[in-house]
Amino acid sequence: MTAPLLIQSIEHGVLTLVLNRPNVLNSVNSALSAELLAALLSAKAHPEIRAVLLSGAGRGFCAGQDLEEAAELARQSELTNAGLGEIVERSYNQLVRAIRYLEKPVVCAVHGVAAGAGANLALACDIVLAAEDATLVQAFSKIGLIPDTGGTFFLPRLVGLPRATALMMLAEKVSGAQAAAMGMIYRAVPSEQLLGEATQIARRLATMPTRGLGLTKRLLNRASGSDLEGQLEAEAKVQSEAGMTADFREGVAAFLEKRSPNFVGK
Ligand code: T3D
Repeated sequence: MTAPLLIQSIEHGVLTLVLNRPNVLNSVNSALSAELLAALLSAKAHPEIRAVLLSGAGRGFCAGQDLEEAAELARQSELTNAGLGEIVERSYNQLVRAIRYLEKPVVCAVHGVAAGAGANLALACDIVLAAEDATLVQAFSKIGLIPDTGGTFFLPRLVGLPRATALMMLAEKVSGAQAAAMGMIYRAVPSEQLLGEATQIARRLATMPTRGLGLTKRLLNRASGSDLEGQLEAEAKVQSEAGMTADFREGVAAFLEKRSPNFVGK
């Protein structure tokens, strides 16, 4: 039996997705990309899933686009004039949209290497933990490509334009510890603690008011392209939505009754 490209399980309200092409550092081919996209979209449809945890099998998180497949596709596209942009749109843009527009928290655990689209897939997630000794690298310039998978959007916003420019142009490796220190990711932890901590965070998120977290994500998605007035207006509108959830009613009732809340994600 062939191993699945993406290992999926649901436990404690968390959909765990493990990229599983360890022999090629979980580099992404079209089949893996399609499975990952389907899984992320299914997380949207299933109310029992209240958080997602993304990680990689073997010694690294993800080495980006499968370059063997890319070379073959580039050969074909020379014939059809399609261009790599078609792959980017079909594969990575869809994955980034699926992560960002999923109104549930997505946690990412980075160990070993996260290169190219692999690094930027991680940066698209909501809460990113990395092993202190992990390596994140904008590998694109080494092979004459531009940073895709939302990299030119996320990285300057996370670390500022001067650092993002240098990291992208020089393709310098950044450790998990350095990435946390410069605000690229949430936290770096000793590698042996990575999966435990990421799982704990995802499980905790899955017990929280899912709609409220999803609405927070909706506001954060629009924040960097919006002015203060626009954002204040959006907060008022979205707060009305949050105020109509069962979890808001439960949160207030639990506070007044001096007990722990039991959030159901609705
Ligand atoms: O469609 C498009 O092309 C547009 C979209 C582009 C998005 C992108 O992601 S572009 C960037 C693609 N990724 C890279 O350029 C990274 C390529 N990989 C590396 O530079 C190195 O492998 C690493 C620095 C990530 C890790 O180095 P190391 O020494 O730890 O491992 P290794 O020996 O290089 O790799 C282990 C195996 O994985 C090896 O196979 P082998 O020799 O054992 O049979 C290697 O060929 C394979 N591998 C690693 N990365 C890729 C890969 N195979 C296919 N595609 C890869 N990206």
